[in-house]
Amino acid sequence: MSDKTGTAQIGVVGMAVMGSNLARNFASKGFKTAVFNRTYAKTEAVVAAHPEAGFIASETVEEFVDSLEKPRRILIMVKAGPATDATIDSLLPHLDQGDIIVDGGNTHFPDTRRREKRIAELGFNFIGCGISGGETGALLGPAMMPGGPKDSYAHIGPILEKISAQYDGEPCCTWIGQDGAGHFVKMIHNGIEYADMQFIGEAYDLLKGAGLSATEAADVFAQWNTGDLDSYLIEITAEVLRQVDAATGKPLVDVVVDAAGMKGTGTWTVQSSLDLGVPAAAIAEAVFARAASGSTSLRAAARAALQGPDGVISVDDREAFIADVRQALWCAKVIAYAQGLHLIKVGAEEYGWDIDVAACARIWRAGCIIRAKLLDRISNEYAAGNLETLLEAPSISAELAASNGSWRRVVARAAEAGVPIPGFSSALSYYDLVRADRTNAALTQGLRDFFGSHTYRRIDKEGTFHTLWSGDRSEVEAEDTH
Ligand code: NBP
Repeated sequence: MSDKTGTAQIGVVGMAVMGSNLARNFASKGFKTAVFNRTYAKTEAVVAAHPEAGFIASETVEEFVDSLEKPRRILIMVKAGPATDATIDSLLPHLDQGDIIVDGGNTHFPDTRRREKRIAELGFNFIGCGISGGETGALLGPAMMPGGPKDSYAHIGPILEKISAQYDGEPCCTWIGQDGAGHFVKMIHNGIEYADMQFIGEAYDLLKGAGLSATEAADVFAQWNTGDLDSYLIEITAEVLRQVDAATGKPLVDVVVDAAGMKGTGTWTVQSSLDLGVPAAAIAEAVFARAASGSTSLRAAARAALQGPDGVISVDDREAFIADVRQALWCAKVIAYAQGLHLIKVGAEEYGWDIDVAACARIWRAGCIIRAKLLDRISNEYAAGNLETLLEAPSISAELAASNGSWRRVVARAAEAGVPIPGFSSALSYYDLVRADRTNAALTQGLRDFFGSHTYRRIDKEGTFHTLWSGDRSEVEAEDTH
């Protein structure tokens, strides 16, 4: 037995950006922290760079596991996918019943469900924990979305809550639900993040179309950040727009290639919305806009072939236009939250998770990339009533109504000027679609019945019907073949 046996309260596997910063965070909160990385040189470098953390470093998995107090708490921060399975497999032979493994990577929730089931059958505990906040959040306090067996949360939760971001003295970490619930909620957080960023980009395009320079637009975003659009992403938008490229003297935003990257969580969110039949088109538009941005040959071919207005918006009253864009941005943002939170609600029903939607909004108020003043209001609205959709919350619906004119003017002006705003316009269409008394789905049903005898239901009587389109066009009762 070495002198470090059983001394560490928490162990972190994976000493890349996230793991090393989370390990430092644990240590700074007074937890004795053991660290391990597949490639030992990385562990040595982290330990050497941060002597103040007093890390217990191990070269082998056996040593690392041995250095932890029981029941062990191990946070895995490695590349999501096969690396996570490989890490779990390397740990399992050395664990004791009741030990807890937490996967803090950006794991797709079906993988977490699979792993949780397997690991529970072996007598260990597995928690899939979504973590948001990037490098700085990991070090200073991220938003954490842990899901898994509730009784093991009692053992690991207080430690996670201690290192998470705090908002008004409340931790931005809470038990989300069983098995993959935490990673599901993190996935949707990222989907909302995609939408948020797309809307900001559209707002910038509109301001640019109205003649604002990057610096002027930066001032507008900085101003917006003092009101109810106050959020991390709006704040850093002002910073990015203000940045001047040292090599050319131009705004940095003008020399960056306009092809946005993505790592998959936005795509997963959209796939989930399709699987669950939940309309989340504003989020989907954000993912498609990134895909379009990177479709170089498509864009080149279309640019050469297609004519249209040049994106210039002539405005008589610049301040009024900026105010309209601001309102449109707020409305679109609310729609993205409404779609994402609805997806969480339906996902929870489908997968049997006991998710508190108000708590999800609450733990996103600090630490994470989508942190925003609006989330305080959203969490309060969900806590106050059992909402089917955020849009029915009285304060939200009232403000959307008050902003309707601005939102519609902006969408119309953009369409006239040829400024692409798939997010703003999709969000507005969602608003009009879900509030409509009747939708065009009635005609769709008629068409489906015409070409495929798919039947339809009537508004005035029970049953399923089919029109004899190829016959005398009389209506007959039919078996439901939806
Ligand atoms: P990376 O995603 O870059 O992964 C690097 C780590 O994975 C290294 O420790 C590496 O060990 C380890 N690893 C690999 Br690669 N293959 C392995 C294997 N087969 N067995 C064991 N270890 C293996 O690190 P990161 O950027 O710190 O992110 C860690 C996790 O956190 C990821 O799931 C990421 O999606 C998630 N996340 C990242 C952020 C962010 O802002 N970066 C935010 C939130 C969540 P090695 O040194 O031996 O190669």
